[in-house]
Amino acid sequence: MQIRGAGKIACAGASALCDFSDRYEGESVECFRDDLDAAVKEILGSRPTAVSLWNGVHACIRDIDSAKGLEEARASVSENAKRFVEMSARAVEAIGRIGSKRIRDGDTIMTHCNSSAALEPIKRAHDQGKELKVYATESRPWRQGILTVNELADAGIDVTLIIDSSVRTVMKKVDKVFVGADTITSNGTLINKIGTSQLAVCADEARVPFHVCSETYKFSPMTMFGDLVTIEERGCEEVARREELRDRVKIFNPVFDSTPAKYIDAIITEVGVISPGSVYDIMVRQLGDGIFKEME
Ligand code: RI2
Repeated sequence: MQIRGAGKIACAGASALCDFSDRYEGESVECFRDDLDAAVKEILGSRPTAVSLWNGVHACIRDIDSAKGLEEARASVSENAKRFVEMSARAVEAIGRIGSKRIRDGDTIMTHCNSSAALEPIKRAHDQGKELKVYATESRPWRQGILTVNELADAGIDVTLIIDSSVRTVMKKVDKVFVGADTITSNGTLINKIGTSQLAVCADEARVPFHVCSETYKFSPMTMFGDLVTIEERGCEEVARREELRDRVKIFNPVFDSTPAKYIDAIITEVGVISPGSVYDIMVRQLGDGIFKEME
């Protein structure tokens, strides 16, 4: 939880593998493969929901089996990791450029949690001279909304912090919703910070367009083959102090929720603005036919 945002988490995973390879002191490629495997499992176990971490880590290790010796294996992990981190930064930049065109002068925008991809179009639109207002949810229990409001305030944007339960009330003042993504499934369902689906349902009710800003490496290949997304649950101490509660009280603290495709007007990616129905085709195009053999 020191690193917030599915994209940054993926880059941190890739950078950790880059460090691991650069500092590896073992003597054979076989040992390297085994130790790398253990490192990969540890990294992936840290946050189970965001597929960006899985995709980032697998981008780093994809050439490991064909490497001829230890040095080639180490270099491939290190270079792939650096490529992934650079690609991730370029993707957010492109999402900002593309997404800013969906924002008009005078728009009021609502966002949730803290998403680099969702904030980039807003900051870009502001830089283009568009006058904007932003409502950002607090995003209990970790209150990542505080990061968002400070980031937007530092950029000179008119921003207001709201509590999560005021979303439906405030939606009446809003023209557009921009949120990020932790994972997008093959049928276009969005998995994002708990409370995102509340924004989506309220936006639908108020006829406010709902935009998801997502790098395509947040699309989940596993979901093409029927896998369900694991929703991380975190400890009760994040929600309330034990001494505040009677012994019989239980706490349920899911970190993410699921927003069906029917509530999503557009997904803004680095390859353009797409509908949730296009996610499957984009994954097939990017991963190639080999993915079907790999997943069998
Ligand atoms: P970027 C965050 O969750 C939020 O759910 C946010 O919408 C999403 O990651 C994407 O953020 P967490 O993974 O990658 O920090 O756009 O728990 O920064």
